[in-house]
Parts: sequence; C-alpha cells; structure tokens
Amino acid sequence: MTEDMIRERVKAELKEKRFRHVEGVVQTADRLARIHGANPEHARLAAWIHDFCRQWPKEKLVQTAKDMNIEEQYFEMPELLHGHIAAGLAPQEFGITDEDVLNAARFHTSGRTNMSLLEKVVYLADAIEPGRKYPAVEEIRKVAEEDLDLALALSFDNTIEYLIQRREPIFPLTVIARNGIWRKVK
Ligand code: DGI
Ligand code: FE
Ligand code: FE
Ligand code: FE
Repeated sequence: MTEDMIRERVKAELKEKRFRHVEGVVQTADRLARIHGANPEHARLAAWIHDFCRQWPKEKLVQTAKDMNIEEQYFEMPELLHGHIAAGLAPQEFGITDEDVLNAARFHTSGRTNMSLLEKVVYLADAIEPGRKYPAVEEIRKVAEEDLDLALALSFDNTIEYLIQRREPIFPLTVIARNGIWRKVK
C-alpha cells in the first residue's frame, strides 16, 4: 500500500479529532526522524498506524488481543492494547512488515527498555505533536530537538505523574523503562 492509501484507510477508521492527532504525529515523527537520523519514511508509517485501533471498544481489544496471543501482562491495562493490535494487523491491513516500524507502533503507549531510535521518535511524536496540551509539553518539545533520550525520560515521568494524579495503575515495564533511560541520561 502507498502512504496515501494508508492515510485514507486510517482516516476512514477514526473520528476527525483523532485523525488530526495522527496527522500531527506523522509530521512530528518525520521531523524528529530527520533531526536524529532515523528513517523518516519508517517514522511516518509507524505514526500513521499507531492509533488505528484507538477507538475500538475494550471488549473487542481484549478479544482480538487473545486471538493474537499478545502477552498477558498487557491485558491488565487495556489502554496498552491498541498499539499492539495495530502492529499485529498491519501486515495484512497495510502491507507493513518491517519489524522496527511494527514495534514503534506496538510500544508507543508503554515504551519499553532499550527502545530503538525509531521507537523513541514515534513515542515522543505521540507525546508532543502540535495538538497535545499539558503543562510539560513545551519543555519536552524543546528538549526533543536536542536530546531524544532526555526528552524520553521527561516524557515517561510526565506520563507516570499524570497516572498518579488520576489514581490509575502504572504499567510496571514503563517504570523499568523510565529508570533505565534516566540512568542513561544522568
Ligand atoms: O493513544 P493516545 O491517546 O494518542 O496516547 P497513548 O497511546 O500514549 O495513551 C493512551 C492512553 O493510555 C492514555 O489515556 C494514557 C494511558 N496510559 C499510558 N500508560 C499507561 C496508561 N494507562 C494505564 N492504566 N497505565 C499505564 O501505564
Ligand atoms: Fe495511542
Ligand atoms: Fe503516548
Ligand atoms: Fe496517539
């Protein structure tokens, strides 16, 4: 599939506001990839598909995740499933088979330890695209231009703080990833 076909397929699947978010992630991922030496086409592809399943009901996410044999730890927090499922569908749905592209979509919500350059680019693009509004976003936007790892560490902290404020559970592997990246940048 061409990028334009993927764009139209994604557009048909999402509400307007969510699609505008995805367009913002694509532009931001492309820019971060160029700055930091990742493959911009791969970054754009991962960004186009990352929220493809974002509007599925929880029951459908959980059932599909079972059918795909996604690891059980992800079922505890169904918010984490939509990227995994998008990555699982992408070979059939979009003809995307590059493992780094699929992993960038798969881990865009939780992050993980030892993320690839492309995974970091897509994770951060999701966090800082122009439509995002939260107190730390301007700082993370600025840092992301110069130091991807520091921006990632700040973004993990921001997500964890947000979840604590909302009294939501925190995915343990995000905490491990957070500790690892701070160890690296400090
Ligand atoms: O899909 P987006 O809204 O663009 O962004 P996302 O995929 O990064 O996050 C999706 C949702 O998942 C968001 O509401 C925050 C939530 N989330 C992220 N990490 C965790 C989490 N929820 C729980 N319970 N635990 C987490 O560790
Ligand atoms: Fe998402
Ligand atoms: Fe995110
Ligand atoms: Fe997103």
